[in-house]
Amino acid sequence: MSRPVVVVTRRLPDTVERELQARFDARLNREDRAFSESDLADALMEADGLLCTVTDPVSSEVLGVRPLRARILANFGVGYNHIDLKAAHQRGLVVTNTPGVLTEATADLAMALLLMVARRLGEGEREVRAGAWNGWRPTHLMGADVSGRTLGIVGLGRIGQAVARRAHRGFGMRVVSYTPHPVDNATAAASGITQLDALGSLLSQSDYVSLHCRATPETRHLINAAALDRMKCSAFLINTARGDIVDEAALIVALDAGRIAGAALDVYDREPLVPAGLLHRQNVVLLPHLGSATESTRVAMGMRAVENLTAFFETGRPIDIL
Ligand code: 8YV
Repeated sequence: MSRPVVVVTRRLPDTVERELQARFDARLNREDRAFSESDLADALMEADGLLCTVTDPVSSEVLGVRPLRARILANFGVGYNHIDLKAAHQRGLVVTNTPGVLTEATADLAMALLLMVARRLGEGEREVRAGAWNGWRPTHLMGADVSGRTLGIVGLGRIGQAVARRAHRGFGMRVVSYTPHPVDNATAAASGITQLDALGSLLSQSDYVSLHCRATPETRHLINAAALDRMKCSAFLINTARGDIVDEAALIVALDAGRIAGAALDVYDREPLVPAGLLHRQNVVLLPHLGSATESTRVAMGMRAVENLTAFFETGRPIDIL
């Protein structure tokens, strides 16, 4: 029997690519060139399944191809806002993601961003590398405290809870959260979280606001000018979720006006475009979407996508069906 054809849209860790080749007629992307909409449309017509990721705009137009051969989109990543899920379902496609395996790595990165922006670590590093450090002095690069401060977590899924645990147990932070889907109190208490019923009260009492909600039409620009206005002037915004949750233009205005103290971002609205109004700012930390970028996490994400494909082709029932 011929093996299912699987188009893999990006380079993946070697172990994952080897497994894909062992199980499927895998069409790998050795050059690691990002797929355009027309590449994706071609793939949907040529393959039984696509192993795609955040750089693939799987829009309703792309999904409108005829004749459609593919039956599954196995996304590499937990977030799937680049896929028009409704259009995919309408075309009879099964869509899967890779939850769980990247929780700890992403939570670690959120804490790294929090520490970087609070303690001005990017600024310090740039100064040393530029040969501009002229010695220790009591008033040099004084930052903000982390221990004992309040962290507001927006969205309380696996990653939000993992960040809360780190902040509360490791740094003695007070942790509050807001989510339209509250978790039970015992679960919240286990991570040291006090759940609030309004985003506004989270914004006004937090020293750090960290975003962990999904990107949906409802959360697009959730952090807009009005939300930024509710934050303390001394507070910092951290985003490891998705760029479009923050209105980047409003963020730049708020930073210019000193309405918040700084921001630390791993994700952007139109990646890899980073707004020019952020690039020159010292009180902003900018990372290139590294949330899950550890070797073992990226292997685990790939293997999870491979398992989803395998289960789908063998039983019709993948593990992480959306
Ligand atoms: C991924 C992420 O590396 O899984 C996610 O949703 O944001 C990252 O950790 C990347 O987006 C691939 O999907």
